[in-house]
Amino acid sequence: MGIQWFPGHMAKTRQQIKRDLGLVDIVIEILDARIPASSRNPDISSMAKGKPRLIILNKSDLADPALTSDWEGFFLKKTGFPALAADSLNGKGIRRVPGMVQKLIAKRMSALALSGRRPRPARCMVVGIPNVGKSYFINKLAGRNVARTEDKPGITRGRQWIRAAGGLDLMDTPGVLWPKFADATVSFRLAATGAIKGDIYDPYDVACHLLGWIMQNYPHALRQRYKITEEFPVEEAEMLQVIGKTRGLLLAGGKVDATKVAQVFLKEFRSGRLGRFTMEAPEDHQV
Ligand SMILES: Nc1nc2c(ncn2[C@@H]2O[C@H](COP(=O)(O)OP(=O)(O)O)[C@@H](O)[C@H]2O)c(=O)[nH]1
Ligand SMILES: [Mg+2]
Repeated sequence: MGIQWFPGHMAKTRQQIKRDLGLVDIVIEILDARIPASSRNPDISSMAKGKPRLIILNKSDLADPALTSDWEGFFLKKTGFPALAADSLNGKGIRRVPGMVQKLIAKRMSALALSGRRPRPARCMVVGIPNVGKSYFINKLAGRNVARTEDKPGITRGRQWIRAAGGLDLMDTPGVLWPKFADATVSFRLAATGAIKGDIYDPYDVACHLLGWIMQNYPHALRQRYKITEEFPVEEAEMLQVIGKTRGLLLAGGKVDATKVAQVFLKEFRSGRLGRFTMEAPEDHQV
C-alpha cells in the first residue's frame, strides 16, 4: 500500500508557520496518541528550535493507556519536552495545560519582567497534522467554540489571539503541518487512524491490513466485538468475511458485502468501539 500525496501549498504553509513562530512564547505540538511517531512532523523541531514546547498526546481516549504512559515518559526523556495525554473530545487532561505551559516559559517571562516589560499572557501556537484535534483542543482550552474546525492552510491575515484560562493566549489559527509519508507503514497508520482522507487510499486495503494487525496484536478485542469463538482464519480477507456474516452485511444473493464490511470495521476502529489501540511503541522509534 502506498500513498503519494504532496499538496502544493505545503511550502507556503511552512513559511507562514515560521513567521508565526516569531510571535509566540511556546509551541503546543499535538500528536495522535495512537501513532505518536507517525503523526509527528519532524520539521517542527527545526522550525521551532529553541522554543519551549509542550507535547499533547491527543485522542488518548482511543489509545492503549499503558503505551500512552510509556510515550509520555519517552518524550520527556528523549526530547526534554513534557508530554501530556489528553482527550479533547471530553476535555480530559486539558486542565493541566496552563500550569505546564507557565512552568515551561517561566524563565522567558521573568527575563521579560527584568527588562521592564509588563506581565502578559503566555502566547501559544498549537501545531499538528490535519485531523489530530487542534481545533477541538483549542476550543476546550478556551472553553468555547472559537477555533475554526476546518483547516485552510496558506491563508495570510492578521493574527488574532484567543484568550484562555490560566493566563494563556492562543493563536487563533493553528499551524497545520503535513504528515510525512516516510514509508508504507507510516502511510498505513495515518490512513487507519483517519489522519488522511479516504479518497487517496483504498478503504478495503486499509481495513484488511488493519485487521491483520489487530488479529496479531489485540485478538481478544476482535473476539469480543464480533463474538468470534472459532479459530481465526489465516487470511485477513477471510476474516472480513467472518465479520460480514456475523454482522449480516450481505449483498442481494447472500454474499458478504466486503466493501461495506471494510467501511464498518474502519469506523468501529476509529470511533473506539472496537477498543483502545496504540499502533506504535516508543522503543521502536527515534524522536
Ligand atoms: N476520540 C477523540 N476524538 C477527537 C479528539 N480530538 C479531536 N477528535 C476528533 O477528531 C476530528 C478532528 O478534530 P479537529 O479538531 O477538527 O482536528 P484538526 O484538523 O487538527 O483541527 C474531529 O472529528 C474530532 O471529533 C480526542 O481527543 N478524542
Ligand atoms: Mg482545525
